[in-house]
Amino acid sequence: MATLNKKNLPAALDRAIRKTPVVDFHTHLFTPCHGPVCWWGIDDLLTYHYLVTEAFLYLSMKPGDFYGFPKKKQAEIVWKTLFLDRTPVSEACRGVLTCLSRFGLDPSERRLEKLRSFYGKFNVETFMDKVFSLANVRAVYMTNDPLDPDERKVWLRGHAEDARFRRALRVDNFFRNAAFSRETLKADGFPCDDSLDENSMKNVRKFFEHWCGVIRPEYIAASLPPDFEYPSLSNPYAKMVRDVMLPVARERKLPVALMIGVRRLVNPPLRAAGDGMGVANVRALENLVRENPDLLFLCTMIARENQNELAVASLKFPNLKIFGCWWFMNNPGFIEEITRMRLELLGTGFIPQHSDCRVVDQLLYKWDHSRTVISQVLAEKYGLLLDAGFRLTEERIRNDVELLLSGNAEKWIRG
Ligand code: HDL
Ligand code: ZN
Repeated sequence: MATLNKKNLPAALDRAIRKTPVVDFHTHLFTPCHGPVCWWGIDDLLTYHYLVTEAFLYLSMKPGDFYGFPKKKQAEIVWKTLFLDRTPVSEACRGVLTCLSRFGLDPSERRLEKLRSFYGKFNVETFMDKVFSLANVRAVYMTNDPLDPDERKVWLRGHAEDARFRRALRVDNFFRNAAFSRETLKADGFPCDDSLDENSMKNVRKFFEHWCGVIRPEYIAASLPPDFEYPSLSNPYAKMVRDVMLPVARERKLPVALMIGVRRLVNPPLRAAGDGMGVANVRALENLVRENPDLLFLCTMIARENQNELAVASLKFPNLKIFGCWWFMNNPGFIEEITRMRLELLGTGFIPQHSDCRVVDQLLYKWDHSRTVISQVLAEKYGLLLDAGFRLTEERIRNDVELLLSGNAEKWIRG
């Protein structure tokens, strides 16, 4: 295999990055048979909550009025506000342009109806096949939530398997829709109340154990607020982790994925677009990981201020791996900064990115944009190895890229 040099390294690395398929550790995508929760096409793309929240920088209407419109009308408002009246320079706007150009459409097209006619040629199955192939994504992990009214129906009626869509059980919605959660658990035969006393937590655990049998997840996940403390007798999320996630993970030999730092609904009328963030306490995570050396934890944090401490924690605990540039971190500037820091501290011992896609089209841009930045940072690091006289081959860098884009995730989730 040819030895690489500063001249041929960029092309070899770009080949490796583009040709290596991705296993996407965390998304909100669903199989076509999930029906209404399977989002695809230009109108779902334009009503992505990142774009809605950006449009409200300029809109004078109330969020409730916006959400009262049909989805097409919402998409037309976002289109005019962010793509016609202004330059679509934000990462979420640029993402839409990347999707258009990856489909061979004109990203400068101003006629939304013309774009809609392109998408109208597909059905969800053919569209999904095209996106997975263009994006070079082998599989995605869903966010499977037995407390989501729409998703529950799909699991209860049964649905076709699709090897591209892997399962992950999500538990924190229990706190977000408290009234619906209590009703649902009662209806499913696991009554619980707001006290979160021992009996309630036992039924919450039994509820999620039951749904593990239905969903058969490969890991169990929760997002946690920035004030998450562990151990704690009062913090409800600490109870959910201690009394539900850890026992279920232990019993079913599942990794535990924690996404820490989100502050839900800081502006409630914005709904999914209304969540904020905060700096979390990495020591709470260290306590949790230290106390459970037999379990594997995978963690991502929302705040830039947490990234270095989280990476160092991952160096100190073999059962803590870090993943992704989550949510407000998922922008080229932060991806570059975080990936460089992680490579310098952890080598290839981390999962550099997950997409968090909600609309299947987004696989095209989120992975296109991230592959570009990861490649740039790797080129910088490999260049320094060449400066030190290290012999680098295309096979070696292909192995590294395979670890980063799929191998680490597969090894840490599937063993
Ligand atoms: O809690 C989560 O899984 C977050 O990723 C939220 O779903 C958030 O709305 C999101 O899509 N972030 O990218
Ligand atoms: Zn998510």
